[in-house]
Amino acid sequence: MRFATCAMLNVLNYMNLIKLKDYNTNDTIAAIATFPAPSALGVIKISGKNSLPIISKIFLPKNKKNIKKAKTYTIHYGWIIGRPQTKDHRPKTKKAGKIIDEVLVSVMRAPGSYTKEDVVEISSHGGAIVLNKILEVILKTGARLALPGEFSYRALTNGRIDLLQAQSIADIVGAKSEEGLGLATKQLLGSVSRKLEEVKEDLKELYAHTEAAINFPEETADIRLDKLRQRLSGISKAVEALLTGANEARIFQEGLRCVICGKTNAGKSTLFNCLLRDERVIVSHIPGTTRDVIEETISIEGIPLRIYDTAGILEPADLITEKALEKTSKAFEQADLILAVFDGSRPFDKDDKIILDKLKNLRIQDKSAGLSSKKKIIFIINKNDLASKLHLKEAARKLGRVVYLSALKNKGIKGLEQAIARAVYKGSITHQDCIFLSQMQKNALAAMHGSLLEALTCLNKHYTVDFLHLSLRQALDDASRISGEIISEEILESIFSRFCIGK
Ligand SMILES: Nc1nc2c(ncn2[C@@H]2O[C@H](COP(=O)(O)OP(=O)(O)OP(=O)(O)O)[C@@H](O)[C@H]2O)c(=O)[nH]1
Ligand SMILES: [Mg+2]
Repeated sequence: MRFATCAMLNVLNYMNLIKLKDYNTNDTIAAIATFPAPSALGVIKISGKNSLPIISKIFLPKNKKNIKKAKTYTIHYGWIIGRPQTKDHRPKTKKAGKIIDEVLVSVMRAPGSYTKEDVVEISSHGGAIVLNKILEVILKTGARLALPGEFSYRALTNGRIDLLQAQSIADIVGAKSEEGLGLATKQLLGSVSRKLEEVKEDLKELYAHTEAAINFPEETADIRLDKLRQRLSGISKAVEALLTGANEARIFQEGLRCVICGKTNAGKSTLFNCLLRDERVIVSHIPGTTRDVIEETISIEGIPLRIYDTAGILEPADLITEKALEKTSKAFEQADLILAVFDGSRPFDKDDKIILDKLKNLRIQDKSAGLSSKKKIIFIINKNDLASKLHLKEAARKLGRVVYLSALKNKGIKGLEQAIARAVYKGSITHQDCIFLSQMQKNALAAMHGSLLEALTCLNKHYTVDFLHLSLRQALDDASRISGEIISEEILESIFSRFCIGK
């Protein structure tokens, strides 16, 4: 029993360390406080002594006043810029600052705020892309990403709320997950958090086995390795499935990367403008009009789409076209979905063949959107307002769905939008499969998977049980970072309640 008590104390010390290390109250912290799905508005919170200096570097107020001197409980209208102000660079115009979004900034000075620190809240347009871009520039300017429940933790330590209030807030917003994401995550997860709980329960039991094996080797000598391996590999597979779900949700969080490609004059830019419902890029009958990759964000049936218009040039003729080709191939490689535009008014030619061969060789990676590769290419036969001269071979049809339209006349666009939505929802991915996790939670899940694989290696290579024990411990720590809870007595309880150690 003496050994077990020592192990218990070690675990407790370790837990305290995690707590102190993780919640450093000297840092200025920031997080997206609303759910980053397509929505009208989104809020990002910054708390800490550098909140005002940080916002002053990334915010261009319409009234041009210094926001650092703003009074408490005031709201300011202006723009968040992507190029923060530095010693050598002070953007005076929206253009010079590379504007990200038009926003309202609320200032709440210490101690009159939720955390009792200087707090700045940015109300921007909703949607993951805008919110993440703003958060990114805040983090670059000196804030740290807030940990789960960290705003509430500060409110608690600074005496703004008491423990009971903290607990009820935790229940409501789910201090288990990243600030703000909590509520939506909780709503959306349901079965996922249950799954994670199951995995954790299993893991705790295995951990208890190894704890027992270390402390009472004689009594546990008969633990069957093959059984242990089987259970561990089951747990690892379950975590892998959760990880896949989290990666699939990426398209709803970051946007589906949708690249328009095709030979020159096929009508790519015309289609791009059509989908945007705007004359965003230049269209002309001169081949090689587009020389750069242009990105815009749209939403189709609730799916955020990052849509790219590319150059149709296939052979580099000079430095510019060489660069254009390079950029196009890069966009091509990173695509989740490809809209391959063909000119239906001209017979199939060698350029069409080059494009088709490229598509055939394309290895669309699973890590991207989780769409099956068949679903990832949509063939667009454009210019169907003219007489049809193109016959797309059967081989091409096998690569993806075919949609006929006229970008010039804006006919058939709805059909294309439906095909895009179908590719997303009816591929291997559905809304239900998605697991909405913050980047931090995703990292923890990936780390957990890594620790489980390590544990399996320990078993397979017959390392001593201490190594296995350590890896399992690590996996449990990673798991508790996903749900945001700090490991408590539950692990110890599980050790002593499931086993009659030292009976
Ligand atoms: N009749 C007809 N013409 C179209 C259609 N779509 C595009 N065009 C015309 O085709 C020409 C080329 O269109 P773009 O959209 O610039 O073609 P692109 O594929 O972007 O060409 P590059 O940028 O040079 O690679 C323009 O004159 C367009 O007006 C269509 O649906 N029907
Ligand atoms: Mg073009």
